[in-house]
Amino acid sequence: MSAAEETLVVVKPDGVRRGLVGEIIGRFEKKGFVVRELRMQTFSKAQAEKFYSVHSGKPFFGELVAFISSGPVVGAVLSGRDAVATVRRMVGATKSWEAAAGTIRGDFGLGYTDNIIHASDSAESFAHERAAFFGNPGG
Ligand code: 3AN
Repeated sequence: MSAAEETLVVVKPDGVRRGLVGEIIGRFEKKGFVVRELRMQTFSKAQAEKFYSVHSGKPFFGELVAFISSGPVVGAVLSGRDAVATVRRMVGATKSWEAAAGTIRGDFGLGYTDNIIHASDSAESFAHERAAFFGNPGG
């Protein structure tokens, strides 16, 4: 038995613009994940740089920061069994055109930087990204 785990998903500006928030959060709820926190906001450039600090220095960093701060995003903390890995399987491959049918990226897009949704890739990333998105607990 693996204990419930938490992860963060962020519906990116393209997903929000296209009206996919309900569809995406609904998929996770139907799978059995519980929404623990939910917020819409527009990232400042500084907040986007903090959120994506793991990619700082990579050639696509500027593009990534500009895109994620280009409009409102919706973040949700999801709780459930093996959440980090399971949610990433439901999200699909980074290059949306290669993502398998049945995944969120596979079903709804063809983008790369604009690939609809972000999901934490480890417990460490989740802790960092949750703080960057929602602020520190109690803070
Ligand atoms: P994922 O979102 O699948 O975890 P990461 O963490 O490797 O992918 O990359 C973070 C984000 O950076 C991706 N979602 C994608 O939007 C963007 N990205 C990654 N690599 C590139 C690249 N070579 N060119 C443009 N954007 C990229």
